[in-house]
Amino acid sequence: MAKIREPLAHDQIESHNGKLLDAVQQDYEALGRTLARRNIDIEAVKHRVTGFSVAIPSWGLTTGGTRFGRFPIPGEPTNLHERLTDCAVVQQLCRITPKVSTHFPWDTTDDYAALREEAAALGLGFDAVNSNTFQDQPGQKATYKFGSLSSTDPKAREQAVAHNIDCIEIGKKLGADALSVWVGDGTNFPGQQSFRDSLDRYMESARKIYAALPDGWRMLTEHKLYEPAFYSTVISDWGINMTVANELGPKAQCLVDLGHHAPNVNIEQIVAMLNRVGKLGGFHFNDSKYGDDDLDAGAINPHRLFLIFNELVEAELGNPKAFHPAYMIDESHNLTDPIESMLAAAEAIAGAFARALLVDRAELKAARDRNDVMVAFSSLRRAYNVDVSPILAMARVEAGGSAEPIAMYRSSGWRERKAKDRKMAVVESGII
Ligand SMILES: [Mn+2]
Repeated sequence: MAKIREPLAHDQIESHNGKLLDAVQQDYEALGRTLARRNIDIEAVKHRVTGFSVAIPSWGLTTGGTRFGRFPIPGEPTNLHERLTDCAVVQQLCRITPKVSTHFPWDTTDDYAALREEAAALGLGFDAVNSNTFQDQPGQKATYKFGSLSSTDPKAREQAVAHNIDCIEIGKKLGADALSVWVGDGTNFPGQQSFRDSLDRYMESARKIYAALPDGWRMLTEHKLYEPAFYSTVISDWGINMTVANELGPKAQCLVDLGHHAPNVNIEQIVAMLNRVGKLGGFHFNDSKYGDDDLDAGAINPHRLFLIFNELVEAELGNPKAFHPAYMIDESHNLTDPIESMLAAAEAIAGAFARALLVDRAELKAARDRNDVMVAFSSLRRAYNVDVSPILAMARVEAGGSAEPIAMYRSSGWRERKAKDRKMAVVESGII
């Protein structure tokens, strides 16, 4: 295999790590002793963290925005190649984001074989491809104003189906094996559409996409409570999403975006239930305080992220062979450097996973069986309270990454250098 072209100087990372290694080692050993008293092998936990992987979305490397505005930063990527390079920076530092999730038409290029090679040279591969039928593209024949896969206009439905099948074809060239489908279809007024007929039309379209899936591929459908539609959304929640996946067939599974639920919904229970019926397809990680779906994973409610991973670890233990959820970070960064937010999110996600691995499953099960509520609760809380950062740091360093990714990134001067050789992003209206 050809040598990987790393965007940051490897020596710089090594020397930055060099100053921190003693402290990392000492913290790791101290935590190892604490965990050993609980019969937990820290090396085994670190091994699982090293094998963990969460994809980053190509569109998440530029500053996002809200409906009200967007504030680009100097040096942010303005084309696919620059976005890919920034993905490689994230991967080089944190070592758990080796795959990029693409979005079409935003990532359209004329040579996907070359794009795949370009990514491989940066040490990256491709994860699920994402279709886009929530906005009209220049020159397209039918409008999605009143819906795409569920539109009352057969031409809009046909066009949306064809676009999704195009995405599958692109994904095949990129080495992806899943298509993620989110539609903004829905209504703003009571009476605007029949709930039932809308879902029937969606299903008719979705079956045509499903029929085009190659062997070994999955179709991941994503529910969202509201926005852009504000009265009703065709695939609004996990119940409808599960119905869709059940009706489509075994290659269809549900995608859970953490920001796509009503506030305070018990997402960890949804995870357990979707897993029970074999329909847990994957995750879009982010966080949310009110009704958004764009804040950094774990920024608002790290405990919920832990509880979700607790269910994921249980799900995997229950049926390891059938457990292969697609994980992706799905955030929009309005205020921070997107690379820093991706690094922070990767750390929060891997940290929630590591904590979930620390739960004493035997103790938990026994406590549940005898209705010992406090012990059951405490077995989760004890794991959540552990500061797992030494495990994450050690895993990164051993994999060639950085002991302190954000500090290292800042000292590398990457963004300042890119501000000189990349053109400034055009200020435009925000994306959601
Ligand atoms: Mn999403």
